[in-house]
Amino acid sequence: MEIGIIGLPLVGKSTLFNLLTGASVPTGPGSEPKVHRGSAPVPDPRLDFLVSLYRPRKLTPARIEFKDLPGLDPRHSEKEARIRFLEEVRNSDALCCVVRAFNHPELPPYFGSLDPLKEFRELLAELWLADYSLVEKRLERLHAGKKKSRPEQELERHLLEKCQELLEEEKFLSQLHLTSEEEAIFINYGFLTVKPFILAVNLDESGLQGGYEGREELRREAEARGVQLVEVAAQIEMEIAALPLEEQRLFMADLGLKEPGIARLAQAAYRSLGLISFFTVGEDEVRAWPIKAGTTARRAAGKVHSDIERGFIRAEIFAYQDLERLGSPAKVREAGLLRLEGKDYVVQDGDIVHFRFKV
Ligand SMILES: Nc1nc2c(ncn2[C@@H]2O[C@H](COP(=O)(O)OP(=O)(O)O)[C@@H](O)[C@H]2O)c(=O)[nH]1
Ligand SMILES: [Mg+2]
Repeated sequence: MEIGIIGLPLVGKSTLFNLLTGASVPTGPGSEPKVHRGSAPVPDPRLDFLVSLYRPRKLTPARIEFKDLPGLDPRHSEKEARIRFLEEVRNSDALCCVVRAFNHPELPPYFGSLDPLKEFRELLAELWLADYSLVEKRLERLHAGKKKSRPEQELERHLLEKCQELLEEEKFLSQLHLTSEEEAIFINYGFLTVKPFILAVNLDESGLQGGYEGREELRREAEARGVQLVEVAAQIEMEIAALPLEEQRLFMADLGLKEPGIARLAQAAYRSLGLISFFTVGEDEVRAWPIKAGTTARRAAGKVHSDIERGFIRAEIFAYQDLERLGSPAKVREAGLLRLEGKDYVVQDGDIVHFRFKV
């Protein structure tokens, strides 16, 4: 599962990628247009509580994979670069679109003046166009071979016409309602406007404090598209991250930041992939495990170790919330809130799990 970071050139994609993953890929004008991959920890305040309780030797947060993509330059990209870009987007499970709301003395904004909303629309238009062309091409092909059309082809044509209609209204294919039969065809196209989407607005200090031009419209547009919007200040957060821990807190308090924007971005990305966390706890390690919502206990056990999945007997489970409320595992047990669950139990976000298994 991979989240592609997309955006116009010089909006702070690589800076954000470095912040998220701890990498140090080149940033700024002239950095080579290359794809960079890396993984990022997903901060979770619940882990802090678990650490204070269990004092483990090791803490392992959940991680997600990011991919820093070369900027899409709608005015200058050659056809080849565009195709490569769209291929990378197609292979991403979710997209994080970065738009620029920061001033920079040496870097003029793409559209002359700062316009994050226009940047957002420009990117959406690229995705839209890719889907629209694909639908059109496929429909043409179906029509060309229309003479002896089989029922599957009829179904496909009907589906594509629905797609086309929706796209013509400038809507996204994520809004389609599909039957399971249609879904089975639809999924093979790899459409782009169905991908989970996060909008990261990269701010400067004045933006953090007083907002920025077009903020309300941008928020409205994001909401209308069902897109999570996260505001981050990449440059400032780079500077903060370089400080000793104690000073980091002071600096953030000065700016009125409760938690780093990057933490919220990682969390939003995690949610956009449909992931939830269960925890394993103990003196050795406190760990968050990412699973898709809907995963059963036996499958979840397989994340920890294939032996545990194979030899699964049962799972002893209590809820993080109960632990936080009652203060200790013993109290949770006393309150009768420790449960035994079988292999088909659907693991919930925040479940603290101990697997029983035989090898
Ligand atoms: N002032 C300011 N500069 C930034 C910010 N984010 C990135 N930059 C600068 O903008 C330039 C482009 O950043 P980069 O991450 O390479 O953008 P990319 O082309 O989208 O990957 C670099 O010189 C960064 O130092 C920010 O939030 N504020
Ligand atoms: Mg870059």
